[in-house]
Amino acid sequence: MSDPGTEARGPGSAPSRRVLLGLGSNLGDRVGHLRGAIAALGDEVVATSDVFETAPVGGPDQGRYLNVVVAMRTAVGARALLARGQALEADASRERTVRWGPRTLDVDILWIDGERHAEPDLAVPHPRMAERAFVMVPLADVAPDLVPAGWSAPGQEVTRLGPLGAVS
Ligand code: A4P
Ligand code: MG
Repeated sequence: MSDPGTEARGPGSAPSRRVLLGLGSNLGDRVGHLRGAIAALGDEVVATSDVFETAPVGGPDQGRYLNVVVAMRTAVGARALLARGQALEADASRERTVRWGPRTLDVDILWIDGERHAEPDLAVPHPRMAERAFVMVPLADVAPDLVPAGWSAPGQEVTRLGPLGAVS
């Protein structure tokens, strides 16, 4: 069986383009889950935002999240990226119990340059990103062109902790 995370790159294959992923964790070893996922994404990662500790948005009572946004350059297709994100979530032993509930790892495709998808299981740009400080603030670190000038979300608590390598 072929790995959904890799695709042939011969002549005529899709060119690489910029992809932004949002990663969040609010259960267990939060930093470890983020580090493990980014390491597994490999050398297509071109930039990682600082780590932000964020108040949970939506869902039941739950702990604070750590959030980062990762910029990649990749030729991997959107569906294969979704599968790759879900495999990373599975690797982090995520159990889907409650929508918007606590999770060891959540991987969302936020943006793919030049692509739009509007299916229930694949919506890109991510339909809720523009109202969420836990997405837009780290996004500004790695893709400021995607954050409208003057963007703010009053009342949403987001604290910059620093680079992933320096956060314990
Ligand atoms: N799906 C559709 N589009 C996408 C996409 N662009 N990227 C589908 C990834 N998945 C996408 O996701 C549910 C379905 O969304 C999947 O089947 C996938 O095919 P899920 O990860 O199983 O469930 P979820 O994450 O609980 O739901 P959802 O709707 O994705 O929630 P969000 O919008 O991801 O929000 N608060 C803070 N502070 N920080 C957070 O990171 N995250 C959430 C989750 C809520 N509150 C948070 C945070
Ligand atoms: Mg999700």
